Amino acid sequence: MEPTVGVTPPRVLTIAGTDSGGGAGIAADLRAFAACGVHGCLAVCAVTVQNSVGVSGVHTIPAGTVAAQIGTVASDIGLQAAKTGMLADAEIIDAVATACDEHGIGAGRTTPFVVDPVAASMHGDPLLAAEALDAYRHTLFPRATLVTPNLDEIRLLVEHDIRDRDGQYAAAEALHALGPGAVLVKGGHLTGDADGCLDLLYDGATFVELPGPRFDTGHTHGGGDSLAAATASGLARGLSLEAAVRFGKRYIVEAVRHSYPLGAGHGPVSPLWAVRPWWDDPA
Ligand code: PXL
Repeated sequence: MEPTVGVTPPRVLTIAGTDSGGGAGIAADLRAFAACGVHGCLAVCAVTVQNSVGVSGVHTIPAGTVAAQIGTVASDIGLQAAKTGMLADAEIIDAVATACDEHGIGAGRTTPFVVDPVAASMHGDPLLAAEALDAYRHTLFPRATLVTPNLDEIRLLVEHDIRDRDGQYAAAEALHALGPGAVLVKGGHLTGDADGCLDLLYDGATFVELPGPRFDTGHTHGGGDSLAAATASGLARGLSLEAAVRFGKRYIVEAVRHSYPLGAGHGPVSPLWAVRPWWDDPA
C-alpha cells in the first residue's frame, strides 16, 4: 500500500444558489475555489431552473435548512472564509446573519465574510425578492468584511446611477456608510469605459483603483460570483484584504479572457482557466 500525500487546504463556504446551466452560482464558486487552492463547502439557498437564455424557475430552500448547512460545516470542518451569492429572500438573509454570528463569520471575527449582493441574472431575471434589499442594507452589510456589488445592484441598494469614475467614488462612500468593512465597486457594467474595467476598493479610509483590461465578449455569466469566490479564497489563504482583492482581480481577468460561448444565450467565464490539461500527459 502506498501512503497518500494530501494536505488539508484552507476551507471556504459559499452560501448561494444553483444554476442548472453550470455557469454561475455555486457551480462557479466551487470551480473558483478549486482553481484557487481551497476546499469549497456549500450552503444551498435556492435552486434555479436556468440555461444560457434565462431563468424559468426558482425554488427557495427553507431558511432553517440554510442555517443548518452553515452550522454543521462551520462546527466540524472549520472555515477560513465565507461568501454569499444568491440568498433569494429576507428570511434567508436573516437566517444567514444569525448563523454567521453563531459561528464567528463576519467582519472583525475569525472568519472573513464576502457579501456579493446578487439581485438579478445577466438576463435581468430577478434572483432576489424586492423587499429583501433592506435586509442587505441593515442586516448583512454591517456584518461583511467586503461587499462586491455591481452597478445594477448599487442602483438598487443606494440609488446611485453610476456613469463614470466619480460616480464610482461617490457610490463607494454611500455603500461604506451602510457598515461593511470595505466595498468593491465593480466597473464591469460601466460600458462607456472602453479603455478597460476599473474596480474601486474603499475601506472607509483609503481608495484603491484596480484597473484591468476589458474584453470583447458577451460571455461573462458567473463573472461576479467567480470574482467574489476568488477574493474569499485569497482571504482564506491569509492575504490582506487589498491583496485578496488583487488576487481575485488577477483570477477574474483570466477567467473572462478564457470565457466561452454556451447554448444560444450568454456563455460563462471560465473558472478553470488555470487547470493544467493533465489528460494530455502520458499515462
Ligand atoms: O451571477 C449571479 C448569479 C448568482 N447565482 C445564481 C445565478 C446567477 C446569475 O444568473 O443564477 C444562482
